[in-house]
Amino acid sequence: MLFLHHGSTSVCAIKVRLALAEKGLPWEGRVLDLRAGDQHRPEYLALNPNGVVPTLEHDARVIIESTLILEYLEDAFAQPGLMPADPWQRAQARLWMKRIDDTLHAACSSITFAIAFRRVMLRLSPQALEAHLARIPDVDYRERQRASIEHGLDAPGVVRSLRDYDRYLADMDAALARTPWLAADDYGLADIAATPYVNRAAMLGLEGMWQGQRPHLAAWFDRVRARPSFDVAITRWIAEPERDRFTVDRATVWPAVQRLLGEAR
Ligand SMILES: N[C@@H](CCC(=O)N[C@@H](CS)C(=O)NCC(=O)O)C(=O)O
Repeated sequence: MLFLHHGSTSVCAIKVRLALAEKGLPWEGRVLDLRAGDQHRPEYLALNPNGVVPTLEHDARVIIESTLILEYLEDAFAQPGLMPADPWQRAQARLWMKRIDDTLHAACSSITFAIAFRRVMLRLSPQALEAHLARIPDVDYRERQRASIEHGLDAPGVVRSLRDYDRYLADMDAALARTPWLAADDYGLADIAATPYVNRAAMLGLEGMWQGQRPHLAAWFDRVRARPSFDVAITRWIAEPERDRFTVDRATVWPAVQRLLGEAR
């Protein structure tokens, strides 16, 4: 049996839900409340010492790290295949995923906290906020969150995060001018891995990063959203608390981000 410990809107968990949906695999799972700190409970840390989602259990064997979970699902459940057959294209697919692990994911969390989650986190008392941050095992992740919560878009790391995001989207647009999907002619793990990050940018009011300027990326996102897996893995998981967390003042966010991106160039 496949059992997924996940989060309703967590980008890394969405990758795994997308792969499960695309492969048509039955699974069960448990949604962790990341704001309530479920990821820091001892019984969860025993499965995933990094205190993050997702964690997959397959017949009681544990796999952590979303990229590795995608690769595991591809190895364990070969059909339908989600990796290209050509070795060079396979390397490209892995590079898209590696770049997420190396930079895009960190950029995403710093921007998400600065634009959206900050508002909800600042409802906590200073003591409760500090206690929440103190439980995050990864010091870099903790300090990124802290800076974004305290300073919003003015946090020191945010400009760099926006630039990293923008570069990834620019490279996606260039690649999608050559092939219909990111690494090949067929939809695959690279597309799955990138989907929640493009969708997150849309949820944060940053569609201007592609609309009107990156037509191949815009068309790719339309095709991704039209796949049944998008509804199954993403839309259905958004309930009222998530809507509250992602309430964004779109009229001010995009102009502010445009200004910061302009300064970074
Ligand atoms: N490298 C990890 C990153 C996982 C990660 O950062 N997950 C976030 C949600 S997308 C999380 O669980 N955050 C916990 C928190 O905010 O304390 C992976 O790809 O699985």
